[in-house]
Amino acid sequence: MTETFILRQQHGHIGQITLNRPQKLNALCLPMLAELVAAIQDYDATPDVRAIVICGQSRAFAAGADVGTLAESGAIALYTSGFSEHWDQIAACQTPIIAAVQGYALGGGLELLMACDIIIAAPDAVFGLPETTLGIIPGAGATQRLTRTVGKSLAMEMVLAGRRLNATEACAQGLVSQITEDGETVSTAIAVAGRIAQAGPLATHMAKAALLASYDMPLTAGIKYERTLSALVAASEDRKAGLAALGSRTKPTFHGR
Ligand code: CO8
Repeated sequence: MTETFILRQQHGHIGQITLNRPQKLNALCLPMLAELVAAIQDYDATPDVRAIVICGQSRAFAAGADVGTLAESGAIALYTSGFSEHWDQIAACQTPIIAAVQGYALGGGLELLMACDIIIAAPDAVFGLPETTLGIIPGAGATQRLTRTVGKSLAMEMVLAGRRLNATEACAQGLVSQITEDGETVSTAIAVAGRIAQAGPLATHMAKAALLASYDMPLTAGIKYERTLSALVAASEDRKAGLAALGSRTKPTFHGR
């Protein structure tokens, strides 16, 4: 696929994707979403890539779904084009995704962030869900993921009353894991990705799966699931390599098996 709306760069074990429609504040149109999903799936299928970083530019991570696309598509066309399924496909990625947010992350842009695993923000990041002001509602996961992240009351205020969060508020509410100095957001995300890439890749995949299961499962079932994945990882060569390296005070080499 020719990539027009995204840029890709691989640094060692890290795959970086830059949303590249700055003149429209990275509004997510259908071809852009298709390119983004294809790139993520491609990185996810590449064993050498152990973490993915997604970023935008200084003015915006993404200012939402493309309102032109929404306006010109009827309900059936939106449904049959699988428009909102792109976010599910991103959330289904096994490789950890770190989002670096500068500027606006609105509507579908915030929903994209919430399909990622770690969100790192610049001091000027702005998070909001303006859908109801447009006479629509969030349709790519926000009503579910935001409530689980920031709680019912704040999620209601954001969705129903259009409240926007700045970086400090988003961090205090657990939406964001850290705020960087201005201009250091992408490099910080890459540094976090680098630390993930040093860990055992199989362990990383299983840990991500177990953590995400806490969204969906009752506690007892989730703990059982964690135990199953833990037993699976305990049978891996990576575990042997990790424990042996600890004993010999050397750096482990992991192969993801
Ligand atoms: N879609 C399309 N174009 C956009 C969008 C967008 N969401 N956001 C910004 N743009 C474009 C503007 O039209 C403008 O283009 P042009 O220069 O050609 O006129 C360019 O980006 C720059 O924008 P502004 O001039 O408006 O920049 P400002 O700094 O004045 O304002 C804002 C920045 C506040 C971010 C403003 O652009 C804005 O309010 N944008 C719309 C934000 C919005 O409402 N987002 C939610 C969209 S709805 C959504 O995401 C629903 C997801 C549901 C998915 C599932 C559906 C089935």
